[in-house]
Amino acid sequence: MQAPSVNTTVAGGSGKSVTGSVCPPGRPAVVVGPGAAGSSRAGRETVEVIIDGFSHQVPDIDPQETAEWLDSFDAVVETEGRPRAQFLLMKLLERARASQVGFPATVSSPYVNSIPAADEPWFPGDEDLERRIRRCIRWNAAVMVTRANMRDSGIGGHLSTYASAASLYEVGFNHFFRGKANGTAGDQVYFQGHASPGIYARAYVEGRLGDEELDNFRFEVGGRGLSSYPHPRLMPEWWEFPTVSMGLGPLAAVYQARFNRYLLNRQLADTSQSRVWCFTGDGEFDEPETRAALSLAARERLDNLTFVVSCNLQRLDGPVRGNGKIIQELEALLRGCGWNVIKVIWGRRWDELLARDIDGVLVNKMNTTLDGDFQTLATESGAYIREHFFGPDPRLRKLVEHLSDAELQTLPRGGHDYRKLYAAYKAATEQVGAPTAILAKTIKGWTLGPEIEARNATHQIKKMTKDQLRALRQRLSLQDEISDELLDSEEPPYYRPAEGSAVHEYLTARSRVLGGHLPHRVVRGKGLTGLPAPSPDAFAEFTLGSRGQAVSTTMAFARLLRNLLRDPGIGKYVVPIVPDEGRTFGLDALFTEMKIYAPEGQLYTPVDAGLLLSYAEDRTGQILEEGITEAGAMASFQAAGTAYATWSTPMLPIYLFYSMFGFQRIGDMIWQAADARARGFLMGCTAGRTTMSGEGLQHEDGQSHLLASVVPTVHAYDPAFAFEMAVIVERGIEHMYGPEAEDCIYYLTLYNENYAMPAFPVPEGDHTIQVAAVADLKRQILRGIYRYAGPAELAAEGEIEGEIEGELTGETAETTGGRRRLHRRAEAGASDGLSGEDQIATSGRSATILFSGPAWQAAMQAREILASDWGVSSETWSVTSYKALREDGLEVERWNRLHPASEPRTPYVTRALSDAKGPIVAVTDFLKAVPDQIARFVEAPFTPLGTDGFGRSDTRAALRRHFEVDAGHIVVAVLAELAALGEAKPSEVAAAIEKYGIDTEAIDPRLA
Ligand SMILES: Cc1ncc(C[n+]2csc(CCOP(=O)(O)OP(=O)(O)O)c2C)c(N)n1
Ligand SMILES: [Mg+2]
Repeated sequence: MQAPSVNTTVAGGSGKSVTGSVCPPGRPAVVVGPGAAGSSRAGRETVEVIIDGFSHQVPDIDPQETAEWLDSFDAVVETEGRPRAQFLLMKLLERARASQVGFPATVSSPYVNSIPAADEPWFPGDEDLERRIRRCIRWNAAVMVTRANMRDSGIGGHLSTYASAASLYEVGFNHFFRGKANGTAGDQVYFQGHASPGIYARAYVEGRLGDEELDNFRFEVGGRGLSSYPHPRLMPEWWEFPTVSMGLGPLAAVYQARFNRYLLNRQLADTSQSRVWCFTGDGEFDEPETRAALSLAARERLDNLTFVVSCNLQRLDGPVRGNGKIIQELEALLRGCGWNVIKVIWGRRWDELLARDIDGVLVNKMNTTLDGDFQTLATESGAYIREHFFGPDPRLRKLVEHLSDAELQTLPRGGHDYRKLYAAYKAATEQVGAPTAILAKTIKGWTLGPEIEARNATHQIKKMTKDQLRALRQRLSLQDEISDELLDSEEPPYYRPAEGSAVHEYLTARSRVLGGHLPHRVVRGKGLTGLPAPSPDAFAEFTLGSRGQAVSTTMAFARLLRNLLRDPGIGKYVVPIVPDEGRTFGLDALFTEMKIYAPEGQLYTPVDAGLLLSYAEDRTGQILEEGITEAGAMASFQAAGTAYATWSTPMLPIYLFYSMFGFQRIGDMIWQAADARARGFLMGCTAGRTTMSGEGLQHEDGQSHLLASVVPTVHAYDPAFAFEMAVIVERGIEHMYGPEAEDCIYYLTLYNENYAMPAFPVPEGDHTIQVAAVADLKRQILRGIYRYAGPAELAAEGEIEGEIEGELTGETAETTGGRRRLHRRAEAGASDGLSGEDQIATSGRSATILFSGPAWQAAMQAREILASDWGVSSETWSVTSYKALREDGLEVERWNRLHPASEPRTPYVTRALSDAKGPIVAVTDFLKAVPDQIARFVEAPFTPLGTDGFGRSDTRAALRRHFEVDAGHIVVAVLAELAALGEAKPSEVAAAIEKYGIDTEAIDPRLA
């Protein structure tokens, strides 16, 4: 075994010493007192970080000398002040480094427990009984997974994650996790997804689950199964927080703790008694999402948050840091971010060895042994350990000469020492001013036997053999409870201590003290009754349109958001969330009015303080201005969108983001939010592939509607007009919080292109007719399609605005200038030589154009041109949601398939378009696949025009020409469809191509 030649300064995977400054960037990680850097404001709490355990665990060989040093130090602090003392310390550190005296940098401490044995608190539980409980749970977890895989060898499940972390969970369950009895909210626990077998097994021992339920682990389709991992969508009365996509649990947990503070500071819910516990693996820390919010947690002093990291040194394939030390690396990372870190590395039997480690050789050996070697040591005999760990150094060998090989082999790791863990959890819950991470060293697959424990394949082992189970029974001392006969029966048995037994009584008593069992998800109180509906006034102005003023749907929404925030009922429950794009979306006025949430308030004078609309942060601020983190913003969305359950406090998150950085960037988190049964609005602003014009390839979103189509609870809309948007938002709120509330998310795309917003079309007629028509049109908007403009009248003499021709040719209005007369169809026909008998019957030619979002302009231009130039009467329809139309179509299709004897039903879109005339051309600023979603459900020939291909920067007109979605291309597409039907001549299509300057040999934009 090779040990790197470093000493106690091991801080990261490389084994190199850390030579950082005393105060690393960001929040200082060492004890900070008044007057020290970063804490000059009066009234701030001190961040106490435990790092000094080491010095209490090794013997002091000259206490008098130590006392003299400490006295001199105290005297400096007393007489010359803290800054001087700090300076001297830094000088000493410098000198120490120069003299090659290893000293831990402030972000890392030696590889020993942070809490010295002498400081461990009294353990209030019954250790023997709790060990017994753990053994029962361990057994049932292993048997549950094994039985499932005996029934179906491919069903999967995990044995070793829970086996390594059982003690970590049990300390929490027996002593810390508060339940939800008497209407309280309890603690919020994020379990490692792969540890779920142990969580079910505990519920079995408690009596919350029975044999049948355990046997349905991973057999969910019948509806009575236990989900593989924590999925509130599948087990809504059980799991609260979906975790298994690595990294998302830890990220969500940070923002959950943060949102709890938001609710408290805004006095919407008393969250002060709840703690967020997040269990993760050491491998899971590789995920950027796990690390993403660590500094936020420290910056916002989330001492209501505890991470428990099961450091079994392994992930799925092998060691996490074979060549390094993951615990040291994580310690440095977390301390560097400002966390309180408590390492629980060694079990209590090491205390005695450390106390005799006068030369520091044991600590040095601990510091310099690589994780890959620790993993091997976990699988080896006592003799091997004596030889390879203690052996090379005679002083070390001597230290353990009184221990037998068997004793050496079973020297436990801290993560399996219940009392050490209890001490760490207690310290974590008492920590003030910083979040705590407990780094507990464990063995993967602990207790499962030599073929499974610490083996590289351990994560993938799904089944235990009879012999392995027999050995496990022995290890867990369950021979009296589980007979040979039962063990030898076809399926290994579960074991539950009887009601009235000591184990059962103890569990019941503990859960009573802690306020009920976890996990448990419940919706109650205000969470059930929902939110007050906003006043209709909030939406009224949008029915009038913009009265000729050119505005964008984003601007209209910003106004609607302001109306909602001002609403006396719903207003305070609205949570606007932005990842540093508030100004882009025109929300900066809200900063002043609603203020940005900042737990410390605004400690500085904002640069724009003199302006009417200045940047305003406040402890009770309503806006979550997250900074540049879409992932963080989405985690906030989830915390806010599930508060109706977690806090019985319905909240309405409205998350506005750059649409390209939504579904594409954090799609997994949207999926997670849907699993968590979150409710709220996702607003994809600056949407579209041609509408963003100058921003180019990475910014132009042409796909989010396709990506949104895959999330079952997302209702995705692409409104063209402010009134459509208002109708959708009003319904969305009702859908989430009205009388028939559903756990759903609304996704709306908003654009930054300005145009005059039309008014809500209200037909002529008496009041009753109008009311009915308005209701009907609203229904159609919500179902996904309505007729916007009826058949165009043919060929009235007239002129068309110059801008239109500009669009047609890719030129801008400025370059074409003025008004121009467009060629009439007759002229075009003549120039095309279509005369006399050559002409096919062109009378009565019709077409239907579908548009969404800003594509409505090109659609309307095409409608006019088709009428005036080509004798084609077309109508335009606004498609607000292809997703909704497709889902309805699929539903009907399925119903028909399964009910062959019944009268077949017709999809809504089929019915809606049944009297639309002629072929259909659908134009969108998204991929062709978006409109293609309904192609199967319409009877007419269907051509989608969309923006497939990489985006690029140019003017809107040029981009629309490039992507072939401008009016000229729509006209050509309609004529081509008519030609295919025999209603137009190919030469007409060719004439149109030429007339509108379309380059037939241009590269397909999908490939460009
Ligand atoms: C995003 C993502 N990538 C990959 C996986 C597959 N996966 C499941 S568990 C696991 C290893 C977990 O290791 P660790 O976090 O150390 O947990 P342990 O089981 O060791 O406690 C991996 C890679 C996943 N669930 N999610
Ligand atoms: Mg691991």
